[in-house]
Amino acid sequence: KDHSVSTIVTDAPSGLFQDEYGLFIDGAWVGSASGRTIPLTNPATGAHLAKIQAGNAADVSAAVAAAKAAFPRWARSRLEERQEILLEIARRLKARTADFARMESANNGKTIVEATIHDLPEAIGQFEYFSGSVYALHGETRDYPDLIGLTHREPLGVVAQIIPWNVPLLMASMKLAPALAAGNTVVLKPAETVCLTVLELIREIADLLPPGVVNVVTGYGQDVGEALVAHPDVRKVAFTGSTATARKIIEYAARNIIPQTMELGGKSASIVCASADLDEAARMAALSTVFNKGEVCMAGSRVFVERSVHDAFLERFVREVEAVRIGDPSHPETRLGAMSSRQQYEKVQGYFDVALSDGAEIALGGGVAHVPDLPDGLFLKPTILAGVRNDMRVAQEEIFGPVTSVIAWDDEAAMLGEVNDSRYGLAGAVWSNDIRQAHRIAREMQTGVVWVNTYYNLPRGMPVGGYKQSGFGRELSWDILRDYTHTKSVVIPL
Ligand code: TXE
Repeated sequence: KDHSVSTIVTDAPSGLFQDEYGLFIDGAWVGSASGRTIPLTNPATGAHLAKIQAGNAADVSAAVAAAKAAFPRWARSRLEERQEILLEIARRLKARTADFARMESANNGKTIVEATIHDLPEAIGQFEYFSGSVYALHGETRDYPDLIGLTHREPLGVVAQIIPWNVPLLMASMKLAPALAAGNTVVLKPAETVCLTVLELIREIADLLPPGVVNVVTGYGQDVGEALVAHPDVRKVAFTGSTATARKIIEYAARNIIPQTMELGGKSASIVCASADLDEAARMAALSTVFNKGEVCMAGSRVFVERSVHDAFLERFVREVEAVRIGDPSHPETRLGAMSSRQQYEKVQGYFDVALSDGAEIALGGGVAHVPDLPDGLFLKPTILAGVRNDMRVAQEEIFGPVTSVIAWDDEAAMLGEVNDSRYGLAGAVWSNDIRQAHRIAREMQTGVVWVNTYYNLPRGMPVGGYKQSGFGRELSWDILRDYTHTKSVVIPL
């Protein structure tokens, strides 16, 4: 059965952004040392959007030097000043929500609806939330009979932040806001394929920040990453991306022994028990399959269903996903847009053959989606794989596309063994109306987030991060401030 498609082609938003962006170093836009540029495109139309600089080690040196020079003054800035800057960033983003949503959708391929109701409010929320945290960055006193102990919280210095292309504006916001609140200066490296909104954010807020406090070096990971992370003046690295790239970054970070925050891939499990509300579980499994085209580290890409309700669940799940409208991401009715890049589009397609040769069945989808009027768009059909075993590649490897595997289970303990038999441990869910079972399962899951009878539900301030190869550190909450500060103990005998 074919999905309904949106074919109304809205032109790439014009006048919202520039034809070409420089690197942002020491408060100024400058060309890259190499003189080379990288094109940004719209993955739904193939249209060219803008050019960015291909930065290299020389650019990194300039950016780190600027951040280092800006640090002493920023580290000692008044808390009110930092708070007001973060709040003003939030206000400016809010005032231009529609523009930023259009740009995020045009460069990433995500639907305008998701960009508007998810990415923008969440990005804005990061600046609002961490604006309050400036006052939480205080130390403590400890009293002893003959001495006083004090602890101070001090910023680290120049922080390197490397972010991916799936939710770029939100990633930039969740990295910048806590680092700046804590008094650090930053060199940010966005992804080379999708970073229009990151550069536009900087353009929007450049006048608020003292020169050098935030610097942006765009470019390819292999040209920028090592020079940045292994730079002797960089005091910390925060990275979101693939586990393979994380390994390299950890090696670079080892040279100067700098701390790391790592938010990596996932293979999250949704566990559906016989007592669950199957309609709701199916609805959320469908949402998780198509939300941001499945290019989400917390996607519930494995669904473990108790055998007695397996068929009833699968039927509902297929029905929900079948109803999803694919096509032009800028159309307000579209629910599944284009894959972010050709690399991602091809990687996901490769898994359809892997699934079949490993013995899984394609219950729905499993191919490219042809959207009339958008012949160059990178569209895939949302895909449900059934008859999957947890040891198959599709259940072990992060696909990062609109593909969900359904696995049947009989025994709770054996099922939990399989759920945890994953190199990843980022998130997961349990669907059960038996409160004891829900808590029992939540306690056993080796993941940083567990949802009970819900999915993708993250009230502001809940910490998110991984177990195992999903990384370490907890972002989106005040917990991360520890990772952006030193604790200094001062002891004073009386
Ligand atoms: O990731 P990379 P890729 C997963 C997802 C996806 C796969 C590959 O499964 O299909 O990774 O994506 C920069 N030194 N996730 O290849 O390479 C790069 O320029 C320093 C999950 O795009 O990790 C970009 O800015 N930096 C993930 C950033 O790393 C380097 C989101 C991420 O790209 C570098 C993204 C190097 N040597 C991908 N090489 C999530 N957790 O949400 C690359 N980079």
